[in-house]
Amino acid sequence: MDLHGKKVAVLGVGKTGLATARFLAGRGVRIAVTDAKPVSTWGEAQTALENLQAELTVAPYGPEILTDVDWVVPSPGIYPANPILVEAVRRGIPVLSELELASRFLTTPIVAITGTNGKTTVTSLTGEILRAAGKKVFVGGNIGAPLIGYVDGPQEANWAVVEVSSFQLQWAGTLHPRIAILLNVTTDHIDYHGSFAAYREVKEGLFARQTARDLAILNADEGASISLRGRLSARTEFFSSSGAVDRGMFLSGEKLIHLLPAGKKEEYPIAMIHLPGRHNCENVMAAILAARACGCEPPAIIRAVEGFRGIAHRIQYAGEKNGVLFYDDSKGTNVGAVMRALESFSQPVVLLLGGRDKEGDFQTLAPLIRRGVKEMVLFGEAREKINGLLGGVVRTTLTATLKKAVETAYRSASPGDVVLLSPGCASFDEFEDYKERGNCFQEWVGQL
Ligand code: UMA
Repeated sequence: MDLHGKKVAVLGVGKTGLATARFLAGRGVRIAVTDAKPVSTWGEAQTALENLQAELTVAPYGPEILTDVDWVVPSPGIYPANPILVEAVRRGIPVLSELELASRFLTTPIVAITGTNGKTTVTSLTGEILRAAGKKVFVGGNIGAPLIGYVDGPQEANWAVVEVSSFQLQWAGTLHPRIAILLNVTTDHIDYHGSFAAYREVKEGLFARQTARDLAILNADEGASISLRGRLSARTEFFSSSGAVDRGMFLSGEKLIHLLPAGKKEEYPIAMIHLPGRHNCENVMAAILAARACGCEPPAIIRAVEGFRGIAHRIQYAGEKNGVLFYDDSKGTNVGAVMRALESFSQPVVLLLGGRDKEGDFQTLAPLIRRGVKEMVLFGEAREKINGLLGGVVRTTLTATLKKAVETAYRSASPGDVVLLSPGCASFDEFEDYKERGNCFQEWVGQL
């Protein structure tokens, strides 16, 4: 892909937009940049853009930006239905995600991790294992550092371990990972993709260009993987927490068993895992399968898994007050994540659910709530909707804010109970993002 002398429209000036503009500036590209926010609020992004050695124009936030451009690179948070993107497609101007652009210049083999839940845990654990095995690794993508920033540098890692969101896959037509993992697919981001089928199709696209030299790692317990199985060109390995597999790794009693060629096998004790829940066993198995394929040996794997204490705001222990345990799962922004969090506890749970609805299928939570939840406290914009769907299942209270919800939950809980924030919704009605929501939760728990 020859970029020199071309003109590219960069939509959005967040992390992705800035890293993309930096990369393009270094390759003699003329850049037109825009954002839904007025320029006066761009702050440091504006200074960073002004300091680039490039022909750069700030365009209005509309189809005008498309004049004379060769490609459009939207930030992942920009919906495909955005009028600028719709117009670009109508005019036949290629739209590439940052991930797609980066992958065209990437010389490091890539481990790409996608799925509705667990991506961040698996990405970060895979990175830890590779490091423990002495490999140089870049860890990035949706987890934080855009891949294009790595591609812009000397590319010295042995492996790029990349968390891939459906937003980044939306405009990624040639991405070809050496190793690709699909953890699970449950309802999420329907507002963005338009339907569950479209969301799933985008995720499955990660495997479309893999060949027999590549590895696909799939969850044997998931419908999505089963439907993919017959359509893959890549070698496949499966992981399962519910029974034996014919290729890959499975949970058996207190061990994880990895089947190797020629009837050999390796065993790992589950006592090495310090993360709650069966879903985390699955996450660990996925990371081990990827790490083994990258050439890591079991001692380094065990060392890294033993030292791994999880991700902030992902079923994170947040303190204890008079025998009541608090857990912060603010990153649980969809119904599938709430299910996994509920399955992680055997104690009675007071569940905090709410925020901004993402068209979640809340009714599917009813059986788990009936089984393990003693009370629900619904908060934020989605509280009335969720109450309409689940309010009759257990005792339910509604509060406007999360702070009130924390106080209400604590009053209802008894010693030995778990108060779990697993909102199943986005945070944007009340907070900047899920991190701020989780930090506030932890602070308010501390103040009880
Ligand atoms: N913007 C517009 N128009 C829009 C939407 C956004 O102009 O319609 C502008 C915003 O005003 C803002 C900029 O675009 O200035 C932000 O772009 P962005 O929302 O795409 O965010 P980035 O800062 O580029 O961060 C993105 C990912 N964000 C999203 O996918 C929403 C980050 O994932 C990721 O860490 C980062 O790239 C680096 O790869 C966050 C996320 O929430 C964690 N991801 C979703 C999730 O995990 O569920 C997919």
